[in-house]
Amino acid sequence: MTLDLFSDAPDADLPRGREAIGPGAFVLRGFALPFVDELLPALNEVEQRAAFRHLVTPGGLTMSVAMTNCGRLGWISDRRGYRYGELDPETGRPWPPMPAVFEHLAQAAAAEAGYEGFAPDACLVNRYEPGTRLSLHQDKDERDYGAPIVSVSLGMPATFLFGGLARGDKAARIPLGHGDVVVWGGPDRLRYHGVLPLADRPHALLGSRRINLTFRKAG
Ligand code: MD3
Ligand code: FE
Repeated sequence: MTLDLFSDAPDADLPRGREAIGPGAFVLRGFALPFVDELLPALNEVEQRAAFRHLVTPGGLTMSVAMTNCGRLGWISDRRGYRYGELDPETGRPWPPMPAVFEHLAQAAAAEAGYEGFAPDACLVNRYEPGTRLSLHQDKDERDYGAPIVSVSLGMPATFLFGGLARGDKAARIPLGHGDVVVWGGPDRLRYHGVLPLADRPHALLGSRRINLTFRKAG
């Protein structure tokens, strides 16, 4: 079953393995499932080289989400601000390379949503545990808002909040489960979004964790 209330979408005549949640945003249910057996060892490799850490916001609050990165650029936050950089500040080394399976999945998902030729240079990896949340924010630190963002959910289910262009706009609640992929671009690229505090519903492969990969063209 597919819901497409946005028939002016650039790709409205393409095949339907997806739900439109905005004019430029699509949920691809289970799209990552065929990649999972390769994704998990690759993720393990990334976290061996660049450990998950809890970043501090410019306001001095420690984020409840634990983060790491792979790809040429990584997103970080500290007392000086939010930015992308080529080096992991914990180790002084470049971020781990983006595993080929990550890149293939991101590109295939973007194409399925009508964004051909997506070439991410950054993958932010978020780790959630029971109680972890991500408050409403916009992703504004990338250079080019013309590229979409591809998000891959693994492990425990979460409720995603999808708001509008102003912080106070009413947010839709979208359940995301293991293997779901969401692609956001065009007029939806700067919408406020967040994740409600996670319940403890352990997952067969990942236990009491949720991993979210977000692929971006940051530089
Ligand atoms: C909607 N991560 O890392 S991914 C983030 O589940 C982030 O970890 C969430 O928000 C997570 O910045 C949600 C989905 C996402 C990413 C970028 C977006 C949704 C978006 C940009 C515009 C609109
Ligand atoms: Fe975000």
